[in-house]
Amino acid sequence: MKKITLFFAAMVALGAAFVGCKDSDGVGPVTVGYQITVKYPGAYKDKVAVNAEVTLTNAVTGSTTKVSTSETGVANFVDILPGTYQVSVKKDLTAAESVVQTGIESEVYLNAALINHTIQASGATEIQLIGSKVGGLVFKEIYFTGSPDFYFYDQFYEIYNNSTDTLFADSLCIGDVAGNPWLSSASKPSGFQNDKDYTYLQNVWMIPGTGKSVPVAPGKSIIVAETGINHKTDPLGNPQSPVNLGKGTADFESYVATSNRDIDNPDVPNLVQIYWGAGTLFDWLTPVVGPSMVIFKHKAPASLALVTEPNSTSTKKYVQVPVASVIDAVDILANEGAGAFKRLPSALDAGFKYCTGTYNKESVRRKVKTTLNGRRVLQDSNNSTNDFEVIATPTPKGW
Ligand SMILES: [Ca+2]
Ligand SMILES: [Ca+2]
Repeated sequence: MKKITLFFAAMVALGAAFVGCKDSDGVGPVTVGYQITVKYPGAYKDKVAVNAEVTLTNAVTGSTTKVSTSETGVANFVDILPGTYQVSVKKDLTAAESVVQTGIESEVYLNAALINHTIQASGATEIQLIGSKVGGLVFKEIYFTGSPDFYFYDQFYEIYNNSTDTLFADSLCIGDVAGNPWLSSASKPSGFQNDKDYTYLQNVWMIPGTGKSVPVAPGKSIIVAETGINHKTDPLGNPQSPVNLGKGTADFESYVATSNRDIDNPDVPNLVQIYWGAGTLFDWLTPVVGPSMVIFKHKAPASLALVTEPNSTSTKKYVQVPVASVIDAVDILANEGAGAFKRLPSALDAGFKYCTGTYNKESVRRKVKTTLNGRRVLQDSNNSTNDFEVIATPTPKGW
């Protein structure tokens, strides 16, 4: 009988050794080991986060244990009481560290949590960090010059997700800024030019959606077309046009229903017309000599103030958009010497871009700053002079 008891006790001790270990006095509670691997968000350069702080808080006792992750992203907890825990993870990146991971220079604060996580035996789990958004929606390409001979229905605007998270383009508004891009020596700069708090749009269109209808993955884009057809082959198009903006390329098109002359491709959804200031034009033509373009979000864009241009006798009205609502903006003017005609506040675009002529198929496209795991990060220094390049042939959704 005594032998059996000893044997049983030995087995219990052996079993405890497999599960974990006892307190130093040998009679304390059994503890376990637990490893937590901390992963970066999917679009980051590295898979796992080094030196992330992982905290376990016991749901009963409230006691906490903190461990930092190793070079392989693992927080190794060696002496944990079985039980229920709140797991929290924190990882801050400096701007310099963020450039390496996201391609964008911006401080990042990442977190993750597991609520009421049960740890009964030695084991491991993974946790993925989420956190502050880095980057956002930006203009990738603007094709405005048109094609020979004097064909302008093939204009398009490509909007790119330059961030590390899926973004939603629902309710995103797009418009062209009031004022001349310098058409002649008699032209005057926009009367709105010195307003630093607002930008003034001649037309405003909105992408339809209910909040999560138009997801744009990191490194992907959507195209807003003036007219969403294959301009190269459509009988109503232009054989000299360089672009196919039909279904599969254009995501949305502007359709001016009141004109009775615009083409409505049923396969390409229409933008919502928020404000139409182009009068008798029968399609959304922006200046082929250079349009300045804005994307913005506002809770009630149709309620934004409509104002006339200062120091002008024109009764034409423009939509007053707060600079704070603007997501991205690009100033495009007629030529190198047109700087005095800048239409956007420098806080939105410190420079401007221009093409070498009109109806010559040229396009302006944002430069690629770096590529991380196949995702292109576009250059966004708020200065289109440096951030954009002129290309001879447009590349809608080329990459
Ligand atoms: Ca149209
Ligand atoms: Ca349509």
